[in-house]
Parts: sequence; structure tokens; C-alpha cells
Amino acid sequence: MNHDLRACCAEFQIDGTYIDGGPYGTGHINDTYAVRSQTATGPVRHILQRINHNIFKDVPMLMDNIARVTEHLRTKLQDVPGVNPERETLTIIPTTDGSPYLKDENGDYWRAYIFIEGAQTYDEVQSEDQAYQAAFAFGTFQGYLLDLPPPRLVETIPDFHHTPKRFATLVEAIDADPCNRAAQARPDIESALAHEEMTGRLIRDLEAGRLSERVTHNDTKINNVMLDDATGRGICVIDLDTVMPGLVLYDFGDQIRTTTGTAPEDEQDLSKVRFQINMYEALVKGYLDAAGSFLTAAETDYLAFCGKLITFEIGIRFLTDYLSGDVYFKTHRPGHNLDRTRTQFEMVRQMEEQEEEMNAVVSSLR
Ligand code: ADP
Ligand code: GN1
Ligand code: MG
Repeated sequence: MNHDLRACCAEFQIDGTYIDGGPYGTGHINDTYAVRSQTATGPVRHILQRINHNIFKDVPMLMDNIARVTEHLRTKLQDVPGVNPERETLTIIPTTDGSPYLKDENGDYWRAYIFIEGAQTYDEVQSEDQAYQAAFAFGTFQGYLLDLPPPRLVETIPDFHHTPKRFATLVEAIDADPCNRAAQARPDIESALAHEEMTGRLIRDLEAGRLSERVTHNDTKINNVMLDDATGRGICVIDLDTVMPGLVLYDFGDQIRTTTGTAPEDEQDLSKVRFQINMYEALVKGYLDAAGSFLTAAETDYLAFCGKLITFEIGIRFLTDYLSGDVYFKTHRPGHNLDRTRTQFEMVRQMEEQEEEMNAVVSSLR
């Protein structure tokens, strides 16, 4: 759909005159645009996002979460020498009437952020150092949020990482098979059903009090952290829609899912998909350097297991969406969600094969 970005910008406290704007990034959920405005000191970019309100049902509440989290991060960052908080956390630009979001005449919700210049996101990690830096940044982010003042953040998507419920939803989609696609996915369905046993492990430990709830990001894929062009440092964790109460292990697991493979999330040639233990080691180092001081022994024990668990969880979400007719994730070709499913399941298979080696990495670094 074409949106009038100029008119939209005019609704926000964005200085200068609109120059141009266009789609930006490769996220699967929101519509993200980079817009440029001419100011007295030259062109300035902003991020403008149309928030997917089919998925995020209560946008005012979601924006309240993000405002609280970014304000808290800002107060922490102000005390760190040499840090510019406007580059190291997202900054919401309010609308001309002071609201953190805009609701337009179509019922669409929009928000604007300061554009973080001189840094980038990567869909695929290019070096061990990038893996280390990303994990350090996500660990630091969790650490800053340990003392977020009450009340509890609202769950923007309830049961987001409740893997057993995700599994039950998959089973419903297999039974209903509304698009007659189950036949094309028979081996994938068999593989999914064979893994039911592991789905409840972290949730059971949470319910039994062996793991604790913290404020977590919940969508820590590698392209949700910006790495500084000059220093390579992970400077800013972005995509804060799912910051809410959760388990740190799902955050670390999604870093494993998205940084240890040799191929993109939607690779069609599975022979190119290979789990790399050296990338895993870099992640564990980065994460423990940032979060080792607050992680419990029970959490550290799961730093290998969580990788295959969330990779399986995202795999069954892609499979559910394939069977349901591609209604949740953006897709760019027929069978896209099935390709994504297969890549995830191949990564799960390889992590299962190398779980001992992964646990040995954790033992040597903890
Ligand atoms: P989605 O929820 O669709 O994944 P994101 O919030 O992750 O949307 O934004 C999509 C992409 O836009 C990111 O991967 C990143 O490259 C870019 N981006 C988002 N926010 C900023 C920002 N404040 N500054 C610069 N780039 C950004
Ligand atoms: C979505 O928004 P994005 O593209 O960063 C999804 C994640 C999945 C991911 C898979 C709110 O993340 O849960 O892991 O796609 N976000 C939401 O690539 O569902
Ligand atoms: Mg994103």
C-alpha cells in the first residue's frame, strides 16, 4: 500500500521540510520507512513505522511499555562516560500534540524514532566479533532493565514464548488444514510432532520457581541490534515491541538461532545450512561478559538447550503460518514460510547433534 509519508511526517515533531522517504529494513512485522528532512544543518533522517495492529492489539499500551523502557535506559546511559543516549537507545519523537504515536484516518498507527546514524543492522552475522558484540549488547540491555520500576510491563503478545501453546496452535492448524497445504508439508509436520517433549521444559521450570521472570526483549534476532560502523560495538538494541516479562533464555536462544548458521533464515538449499560452534562460542562469551553477574546457575545450565528450543518454536510458528495461508509473517514468494520452517528444523537437527559440544563451551566459560 502507498502511504503519504510527507503528510505523516507533518504530524510528528520532526524539524525541517520533508525531502523524501521509502521502505527500509527487512523486518517481518511492521512497515518501516526511512524519511529525510532538510534542516538548517543539512538533511536529517528519521524512522517512521506503521505498527502492525493486527498483531499488536493495544498500541497505546505497547507504546507506553516502550516509553518506560527507553526512559529507563536513558537514565542509565546518561551516567556512562562517553555515551550519547540518542545513539544507544531508541528515542520516540512525539506527534505535534505530544502523543507517542499517531492514529491516522485509516485507523493505522504510526510512530517516529530518531534515526541512528553511523551504525547498521545485519541479517547475517559476518564475524565472531559481531556475534560477540550483539550478545554483549543484548546482555547489557537485560542488565539495565533488572531494576525497571514497577508496575510490571504489559504483555504485548500474551504467551509469546509459551512453546507448548505454540505447539498446540500448530496441531490445530494441522487438523484444520484450511488451505490444503498439509500434504506438501508432511515430513515437516512429522518432524515437528516428534519434538513435543522438549517444548515444556523452560515453562515448567518457570512455573516451579527454578527459573525467574525478568524484563526481556523477546525478539533478539541479529537484525534487531545496531552495530557501530566505526567501532563494531553493539550500540543499540531496537525493535522493542515485544519487550515484556519473559525468560532470558528465549532471548539468548534467538541469538543462537540467528547468528550461528551459515545461511539466511529462509535458505532453500539445506546443504548450505550449517551450525557453527565458533559463532556459538563468541555468543556465549559476549553474553556472559555482559550478563554473567546476574544469571543464575539454572539459567546458565540452559545456555545450549535454549538455542534448539527457540529455533524449534520459530520453526513451528512458520509452519503454522504456512498451513494457515501466510497470515502473520510477511512473505515474498510462494512457500516462503515452508522454506523458513525447513531451515529452522535443519538448524534444530544440527544443534541436537552438537549439544554436547555446546554444553562443553558453556562449561569452559562459566
Ligand atoms: P520489524 O518489527 O518489522 O522487524 P524494526 O523495528 O526491527 O521492524 O525495524 C526494521 C529495520 O529498520 C531494522 O532492522 C533496522 O535496520 C532499521 N531501524 C529500525 N529502527 C531504526 C533506527 N532508530 N535507526 C536506524 N535504523 C533503524
Ligand atoms: C518477527 O519483527 P521481526 O522481523 O524482528 C517475529 C519474531 C520472529 C521473527 C522471525 C512480533 O520478528 O518473533 O522470531 O520474525 N516478531 C513478532 O524472523 O512476531
Ligand atoms: Mg526487527
